[in-house]
Amino acid sequence: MRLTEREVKDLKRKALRIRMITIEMIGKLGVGHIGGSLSIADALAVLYYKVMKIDPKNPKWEDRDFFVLSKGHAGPALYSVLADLGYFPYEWIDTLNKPDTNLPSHCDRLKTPGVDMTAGSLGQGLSAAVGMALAAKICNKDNYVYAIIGDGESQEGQIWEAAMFASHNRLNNLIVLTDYNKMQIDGYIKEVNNLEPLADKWRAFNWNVIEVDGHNVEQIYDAIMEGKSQDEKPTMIILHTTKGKGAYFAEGKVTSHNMSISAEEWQRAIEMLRKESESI
Ligand SMILES: Cc1ncc(C[n+]2csc(CCOP(=O)(O)OP(=O)(O)O)c2C)c(N)n1
Ligand SMILES: [Mg+2]
Repeated sequence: MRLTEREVKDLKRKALRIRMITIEMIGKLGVGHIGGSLSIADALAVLYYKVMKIDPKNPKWEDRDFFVLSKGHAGPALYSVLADLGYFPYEWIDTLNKPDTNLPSHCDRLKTPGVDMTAGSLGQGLSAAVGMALAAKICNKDNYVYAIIGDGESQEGQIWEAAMFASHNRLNNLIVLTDYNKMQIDGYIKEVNNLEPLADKWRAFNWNVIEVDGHNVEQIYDAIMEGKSQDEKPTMIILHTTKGKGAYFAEGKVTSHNMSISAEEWQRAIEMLRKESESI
């Protein structure tokens, strides 16, 4: 099934809304991981508003689909979705990374309703997602496990142990997306530790691999549907993205990884996105 024109427009607006909330949340705090949060907004929109079997009123529903944000520093993007869906009161976004908050800078499943896995130590989240998918198989459940990993994160050896184990166990209920924004904390991936040929690496680990424009909701949706039709293989969707996408002061900049933001910057950026949303 393809998305209708109306569904595409709705998802585009949702992705912009995720960006606006993320910018507001980090902007009010004054500093944060804005680059890697904004690059996954479109993927999160497709997953949470169209694909995943979830119930915001019952975050611990056993038969839900699970989501692991392995690049846990992008927590603000996930919190934006969860706040919008009503997993917790919207006002919580004003508490990002403050003392005693339920929204720490990195995801913590014991603190935030709707966060399925704690993450932040790069490389570990994918292993947890693989374990969840294997558990679902063992229990004869039909739910899916989704995860997003970073490209810098993919330099971690643990990613490739998890990759090998997932295909060995024929985890066709596991769909992982790589946020290939081509940048890591302090530089370009290709200069720090090149991942290419990335798609071939995942194919060699016996995964079903699809490459898409990570800011195109239709392409992301179609890729996930293809992943869900797999009989044996786990699926890797490589999202070609731009770090900081949608914030004029951050887009395409290595310095967007964890940057300070002025009130003028975040308010103007939100205004620009609001106009973009109205023109869809
Ligand atoms: C094991 C580990 N080492 C280092 C860090 C510090 N760190 C946080 S984000 C980051 C860069 C990750 O790059 P990437 O996965 O490309 O993230 P993105 O571009 O999506 O923000 C690093 C090195 C960490 N969180 N965990
Ligand atoms: Mg990156």
